[in-house]
Amino acid sequence: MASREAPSQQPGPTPQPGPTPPHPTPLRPWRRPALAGVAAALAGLGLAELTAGLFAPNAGPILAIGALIIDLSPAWLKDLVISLFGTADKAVLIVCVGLAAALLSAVAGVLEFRRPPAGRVIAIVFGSLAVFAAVTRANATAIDALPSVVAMVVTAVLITVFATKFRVRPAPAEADQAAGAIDRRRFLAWTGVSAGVGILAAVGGQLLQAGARAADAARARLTLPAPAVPAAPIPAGASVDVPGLAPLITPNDAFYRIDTALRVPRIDASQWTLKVTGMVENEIEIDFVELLALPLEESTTTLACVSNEVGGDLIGNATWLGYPIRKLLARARPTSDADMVLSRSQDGWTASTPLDALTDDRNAILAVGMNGVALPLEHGYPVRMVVPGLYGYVSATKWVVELKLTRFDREVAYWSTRGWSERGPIKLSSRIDVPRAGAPVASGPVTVAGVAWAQHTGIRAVEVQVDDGDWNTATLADAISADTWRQWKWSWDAPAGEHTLRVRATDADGLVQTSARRAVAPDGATGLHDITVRVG
Ligand SMILES: Nc1nc2c(c(=O)[nH]1)N[C@H]1C(S)=C(S)[C@@H](COP(=O)(O)O)O[C@H]1N2
Ligand SMILES: [Mo]
Repeated sequence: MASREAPSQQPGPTPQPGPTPPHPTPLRPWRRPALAGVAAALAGLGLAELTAGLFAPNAGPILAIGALIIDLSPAWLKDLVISLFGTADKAVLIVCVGLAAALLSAVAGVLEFRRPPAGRVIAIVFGSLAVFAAVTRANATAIDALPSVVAMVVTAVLITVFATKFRVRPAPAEADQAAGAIDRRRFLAWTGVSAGVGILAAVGGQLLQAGARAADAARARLTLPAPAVPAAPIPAGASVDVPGLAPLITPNDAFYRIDTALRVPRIDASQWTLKVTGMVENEIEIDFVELLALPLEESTTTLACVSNEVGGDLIGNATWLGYPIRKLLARARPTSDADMVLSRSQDGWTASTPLDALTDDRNAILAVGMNGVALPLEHGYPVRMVVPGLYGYVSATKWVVELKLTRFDREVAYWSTRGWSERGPIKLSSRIDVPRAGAPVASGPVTVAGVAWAQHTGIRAVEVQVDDGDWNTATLADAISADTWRQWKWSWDAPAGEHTLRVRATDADGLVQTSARRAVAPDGATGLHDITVRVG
């Protein structure tokens, strides 16, 4: 490399020939800055791929930008690319995005050396574009922004560091030539290490993402067995059909998600097993093939989170397919002094479920299916628990791998060591969905509608109050079962002005929903949902 460098291009005194090392300043003054830019981007993009592999598979910046380009391309361009490259079209696109990134980072390097902060600005602008591309993809979550943020920050910081450290100063006098050579060695060391770290990180990230993609693909290929006991058909009258009301069955991609997993566990179902251990006469271990071969039952159950505020949306209703936990426990034969099942997920999270709730006749299941498909990865693939009537934090263990029979006075589950109650029956509650809070409403007849739930007890009545008036009885949709939420509606002759609408439910045992406001901690919020509407 040194042999291609000549001193004559630089202004200033011409070095004298002699035994000193060749002059360190480059023949092509853009070469070192361009290299610095590429090295910075390699480190940034490589670490981004590693971040993607760890936390957000398929959300790497190169792939995200590629996907954005596909979305924005006109049909004729897509057709042209496919006719030219066939099934290699995606690979060609990724290579093109990679080459463009290399070119752009070289330009950014040159600009950062010459006109700082222009290089940084380029890194930030394109980094932001990648963030945008990553978070606007279908089903993206906030964590999908992380790889692109890493790429942006690392690239911008390194480009700045390289430019400040290694900017070519006025040509050194002869006496400084040795210093210049050291400078060049340091430059090569810094950029070489950055590029090397970037390449290693990229390889690691790709390996991790390949594992995640394999789990995705295996899930997509899985066909669930037909239920031995299908869910009771959903009565036609179970929906009140009011626009804006939450759908009776929550689609999987709209189902709330709550867990502590920074990285969704991606379990190879063929390696999955569930152990039933602890206070049992007969320890059991079951694998996925054995589980699917058992007579599976379908049931519709509304899941709710203890952190759901009054009127909140951390609640969803799905038809689940699974095997009754009571049947598995019957095979394991719990000892008579066991009163709790501590379920554990693959990533070490735990829930404490009263043994009674798993052995009585409710549909407590080891679920493998959700609304007709294999469990989505983020909802617990391949197997999770669903227990009607209990908040998720004490029952709904996703990615479950162990059921340990024990006692409440011996073991404490994840959230119960963090200030939440050790038992969490779902509280009677109700919500107004229509009209939307704060939405303008025309005076005259207005349909007010929402949902009410008292899992495993059932809803008997729902009433609506306007301002501080009398309670009006709402019309209830038919129930699917006591374990699911129930839709309701009420017809209001709305007078002009600002009004407060309030709802309360009564459960099948006659318990009326309390108006006493309590926070979500330690065992679920209480109080009545109200909304203010402006009638014009
Ligand atoms: N492994 C695991 N399972 C878990 C959790 C968790 O953090 N880790 N959170 C629980 C909580 S608090 C709730 S409310 C439900 C939410 O289930 P969902 O994300 O499928 O809606 O999962 C439960 N199962
Ligand atoms: Mo929860």
